[in-house]
Amino acid sequence: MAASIPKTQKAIVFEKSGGPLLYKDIPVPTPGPDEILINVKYSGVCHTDLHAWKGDWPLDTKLPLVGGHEGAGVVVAKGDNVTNFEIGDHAGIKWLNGSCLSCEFCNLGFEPNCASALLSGYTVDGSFQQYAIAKAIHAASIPKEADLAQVAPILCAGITVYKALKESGAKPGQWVAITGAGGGLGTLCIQYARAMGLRVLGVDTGAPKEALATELGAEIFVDFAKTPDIVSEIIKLTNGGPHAVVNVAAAEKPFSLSCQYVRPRGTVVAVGLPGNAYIKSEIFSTVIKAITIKGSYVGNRADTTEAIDFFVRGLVSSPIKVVGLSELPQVYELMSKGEIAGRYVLDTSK
Ligand code: 8ID
Ligand code: ZN
Repeated sequence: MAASIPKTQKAIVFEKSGGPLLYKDIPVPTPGPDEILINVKYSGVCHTDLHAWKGDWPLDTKLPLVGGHEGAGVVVAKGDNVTNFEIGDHAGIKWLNGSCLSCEFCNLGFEPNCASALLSGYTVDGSFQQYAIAKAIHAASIPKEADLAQVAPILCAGITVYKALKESGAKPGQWVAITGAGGGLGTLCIQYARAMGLRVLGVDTGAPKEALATELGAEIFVDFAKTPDIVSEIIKLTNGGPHAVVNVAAAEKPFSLSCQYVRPRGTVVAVGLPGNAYIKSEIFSTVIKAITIKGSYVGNRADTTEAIDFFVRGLVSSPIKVVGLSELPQVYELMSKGEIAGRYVLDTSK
C-alpha cells in the first residue's frame, strides 16, 4: 500500500547565492501530468551543488533553491500521463530533470544539449529535500536490488564518468589518466575505466585519496602537490603518455597540463567545471601530436540505464560516507577544502 504523503517536509534551501543554507520545513510539491513525486531517501552531494550554491557559473540558478541532483528514492505519486513508473517503484533524480524530446539534440539522443533542459538543483528544485519532482521520462529507473544510499552517486557522478570514458575513445588495454581521481567523480571513473578494460593513472593529492584510488583500481597514483614535473613524470610512467585523459578535477590547471602529457593522437576530455577557467593548449604540439580536446556533459537516458547496470552487476562500488541532510553545510566546507575522498551521501530522514 502506498504510504501517505505529508503536506510539509524537511529541505535545505538557500535564498541567495552563498547565503545561509536553511534546514527547514517547506511544502511537498504536487506532480504535474508528466511527472512523478519521489520520496528521496538519500542524495549524493556533487561538487556541482557547491558551484550552484556559490554562484560560480555563468548561468543563473532558480532562487530560492533546493539543490541536489543525485537523489534515490521511492515513487509515491504520479501524473495521469505517466506510464513508465508505478507507485512503489524505485527512481532517481538526476541532473537532467527534463528536456523537450523534440529538438535536433533530443532527437539524436543528445538530451543534455537541449536548450529547454530542466536541471535538478539548479533551474528546478532538486534532491536536498524529502519529496522531489522529476519528469517521468527522464527519471532514472532503479532496480529494487540496488541499495538506495549506494546507488545515489551513480545518478550524476556515475553516469557522467561512464559517458566521458565512452567519449574518450580509449580502448581496452590503453592508459587513461584521471585528474581529480580521489573525489566523487574520480573514484567512480577509476572503477568504470577498469570495468571497461582500461589501465588507470590517477592524479590527485594526499594519502587518503591515494589509498582509496589505489584500492579502487588505479595502477599508478601521481600526487600533484608532490610531483615537480607532472608532465614528464606521466609521460614516463605511461610509456609515452596516456591514450586519453578524463579531467574531473574542480580546478583549472590540470586541464592544460593534460594537453601536454596526452599521447599523440590521444583525447583530452573536459568534465570538471571550475568557474571562469580556460583550457590552454599550445597550437604547434596540438597539431603535430594530432590530439583531440572535447567536452562531455552528463549522459542521456541510455547512458543512465547502462551506468546503473554496471553498478547493479557489482562492477563498480560506491565509496560513500552517509550523514544527515541537515549536515550539508559541513559537507560543503570539507568539499571546498578538497578534503573529501569519495562521496558524501545525505540521509534525508536526519
Ligand atoms: O557533466 C559534467 N561535465 C559534470 C557532471 C558532474 C560534475 C561535471 N561535474 C563537475 C563538478 O561541477 C566539479 O567541477 O566535475 C567536477 C568534480 O566534481 P566532484 O567529483 O563532485 O568534485 P570533488 O569530489 O570535490 O572532487 C574534485 C577533485 O579534484 C581534485 C580535488 O583534490 C578533488 O579530489 N583536484 C583539484 I580541486 N585540483 C587538482 C589538480 N590540480 C585536483 N586533482 C588533480 N590535479
Ligand atoms: Zn553532479
